[in-house]
Formats: sequence, structure tokens, C-alpha cells
Amino acid sequence: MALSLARSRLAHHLGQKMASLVSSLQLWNPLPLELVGGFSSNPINGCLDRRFASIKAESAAAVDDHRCYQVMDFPGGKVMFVPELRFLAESPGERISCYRILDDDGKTISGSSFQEVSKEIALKMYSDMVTLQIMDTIFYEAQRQGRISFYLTTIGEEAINIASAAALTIDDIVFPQYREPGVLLWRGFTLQEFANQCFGNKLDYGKGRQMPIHYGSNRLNYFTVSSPIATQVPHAVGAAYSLKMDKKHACAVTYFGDGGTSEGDFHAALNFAAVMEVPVIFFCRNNGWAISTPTAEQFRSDGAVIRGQAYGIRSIRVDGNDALAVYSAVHAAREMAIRESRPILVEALTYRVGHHSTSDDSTKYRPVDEIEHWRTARDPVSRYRKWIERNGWWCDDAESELRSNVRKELLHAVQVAERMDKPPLAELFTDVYDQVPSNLREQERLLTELIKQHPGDYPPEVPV
Ligand SMILES: Cc1ncc(C[n+]2csc(CCOP(=O)(O)OP(=O)(O)O)c2C)c(N)n1
Ligand SMILES: [Mg+2]
Repeated sequence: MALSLARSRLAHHLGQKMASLVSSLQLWNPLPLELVGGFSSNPINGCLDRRFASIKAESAAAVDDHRCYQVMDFPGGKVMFVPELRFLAESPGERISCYRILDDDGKTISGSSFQEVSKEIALKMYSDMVTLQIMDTIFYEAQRQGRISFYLTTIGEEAINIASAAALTIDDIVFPQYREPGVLLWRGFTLQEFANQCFGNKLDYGKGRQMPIHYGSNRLNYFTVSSPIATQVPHAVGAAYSLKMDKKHACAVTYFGDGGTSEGDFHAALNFAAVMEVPVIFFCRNNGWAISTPTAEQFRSDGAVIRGQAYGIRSIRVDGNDALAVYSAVHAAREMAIRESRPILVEALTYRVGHHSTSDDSTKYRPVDEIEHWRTARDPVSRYRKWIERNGWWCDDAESELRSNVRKELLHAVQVAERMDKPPLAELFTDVYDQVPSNLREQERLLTELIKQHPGDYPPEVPV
């Protein structure tokens, strides 16, 4: 401010001869906003205006002196000055609309624009959605029987899982939350691999050190699930930045819930992605609940989609229970993310039909009618089935055969996984450091001694 005023006086006294000196001073301080008005009465005004080109106040209509500074060039674009004391409203009034192709009856809405899906892809999508449903039923029951310690279902979000995965390629790097095993299924993770992880046997890639459902696969470009909410979101941005630097034709994709958008990581990641212009898709599954917290208590904004714009990110809201809409939205998002090297935010509206996890009973905090409505009237799998049936691609016989085969395969996978040896105890101490440090060696020695003293208190199937 002081520098700006001094500069203004100097220019006034020394006139045009000194204008070049003033110009060079400007380079030191590119934002002397207080000076903008002062220039109007300055004899060297015109000259200064040119030199302050990047931040100058300019006339929209050049009508008179008053109108002269109603538009200002400010980093990021032109800003209009207004004399009214007016605050931005807390909400835009109308809610952001939701992109949808299939109506509740599985018919395509006339006039809808969407990406064509071949019969082969369409049927794999359906088959994987059904597989996901059966996997949920069998693993959920296994947990209830005490055979695995924990499980978390994807019921109601099958279309989000499978259709978004179908619109990506295997080179796109996935950073999941925990309710997207369908993406991994689509990529070719076998039912045996799922079962090995849930049972924590010696073939589990995490060597039994994580709770069930913490899947991950190097082979399939799928980062291991990390339970602390939203930590995966900035990781995806970093990965997208590396894809950009390596000029790869791929993007990073990260999934998170409505609850995840309240974490600082979400905000830091969106801003970083926008500023660095990286090819990343932020996929928000807005399923209405974050355990027992409804979205009405999670945020006051119109969901997650509206926040994209605040960070300068192109965004879309989509019906998460419409597989065709999810497929089209992600397909287009991927194209834009890679071709234009930019982040895209997709918010899919859906509902968590199951309990949060096997540690939860959601009937304690939400009406059973609400759950039933979404489980039946809004089920994404049966809606999509109606569409493939209408195309003449599916029938009851195909349905029973699929369900019976998947069920058999899963029961077999569970039996094999359950019988498989557990990873040896020593693996508990590996893989964090390249060389196991002395303090961990010491802990390993103490643990082994303790087990020898109290063998009955430790699971006999874990090799010591
Ligand atoms: C940083 C952090 N805080 C709290 C939790 C406990 N927690 C686990 S899941 C969850 C709810 C997340 O809800 P949302 O992101 O909407 O995903 P959803 O479960 O609905 O798919 C919470 C609070 C956690 N895992 N990590
Ligand atoms: Mg949620």
C-alpha cells in the first residue's frame, strides 16, 4: 500500500518522463489494487493503464469515468464491480440435476444421449453384478457363522461398482475406499483371490495382516483398500500427476463415500488436482449414509457435485442405480481427463442398502421402510436386467444357470480358502522396512516366547 501510494505521487510529480521508472516498480508488486482508482485522475493515467495491463481496471462500455473501472482483470479472469452489498446465496436454489438413461422400469428415456454398450460388455456387466450380489451373501453368512472376522457388503451399489469399472481400462490406476470390490472383480480378480483375502490365508497378498475386504492387486492396478477414510484421494492425485509426467494414456480413479467428502484429504486433493491439471476421476458414491450419519448431517451443500465447481473441476451428478448412465458418465469423464489432462468429479446418487458392515445394525438409526424401498423399487441390478431382457440378450434360464454356477464356484472358493494354511507368524514383521529393524526383531522374539509359554491362547493353525 505504502509503496503503491509513493509510486502514484512520484508519477504525478515527474510526469511522463518518469513513467518507465514507475513501470519497472510495478514488476515488484503486481497487485496494487488500491492504485486502480487513483489512476483515473492521474495525468499519466493512460500510460500506466497500459503498463498495468495484467491487473488493470478497464471499461466494459467506456461510457464515463464512473463506469470506467467496473471490470477488473484479476488473476483467473475478469471480475465485475457492483455497488450493491450482496452476498452469494448459501445454495443455488435449484438442486443440480441427475443424469439418467434407464427409467425405473429399465426402459431408455427417450432423447437420452449415452455411450453404446456392446452385447458382450453388457452381459459381462450383468454377470458381474450378480456375482457381486452372491459374493456378498456368501461372505456375509460366513462372517455370521464366525468363519471370518468381518465383512462389508456392496448391496445397492452394484451398478456403480461394475459399470464404472467397465468404462475404464486396465491401465487406469484405481484407489478405492472399501465398497468397490466390483471394480476388482471386473478386472479379473478371481473368487478364490477374494476368499483368500477374507480368510487371511497364506495366499492372501496382504499375508493375513489386514482385516477382511482389504483387497489389493498389483497385477490389476488396484491399490490396497485403506480403511482410514479419504486417505486414498490425495494418493490418486499424486499417481495422476506421475501419469501426466510420463505422458501415459491413462488416468487415476479414486472412489469415496459422501462421508469421505468431509475429510481434509478430499479438499486438499481436489484443489491440488485442479491446480496441477492432472488426469484423475474423483468418484463419489453418495449413498445417503456414513455409518449412522445421514447426509443431512454430513454437509449443507447440494451433495458433493457442487463442490467440484468451487475447486475449478468439471463435474457431473449421475443416477448411481442406472448402470448405463454410470457407464456413459465415466466413459466421458475418462476421455476428458486424459485428452485434456484435467480432473473430473462424478457424484453418483445411490443408497447403502446393507448395514454399514457386520459391526453395524442400521435398523437402529433408519427406517426399515426406507431400506426396503431402495432394496426393491430402486434395485440397480433388476433395473438393468429388464433392459438386457428387452434387448433379447437375457432370459430366466440364463439367470438360473448363472446364479447356480457362481454360487457353486464361491462355495468351493470359501472351502479352499478356509483349509489353506495361514501365513507364518514371522510375516507379521516383514514388508514395512527393507531390512527388519532390531526393535521389530526384539518384538518378534518376545512374541514367540510368549506363545511358547501360553500355547493354548494362540491359534494353532498359525505356524510360529
Ligand atoms: C479417518 C477416519 N475416520 C473415521 C473412520 C470410521 N469410519 C469408517 S467408515 C465411516 C463412514 C464412511 O462413510 P462414507 O464415506 O459415506 O462411505 P460408505 O460407508 O457410506 O460407503 C467412518 C466414519 C475411519 N475409518 N477413518
Ligand atoms: Mg456413505
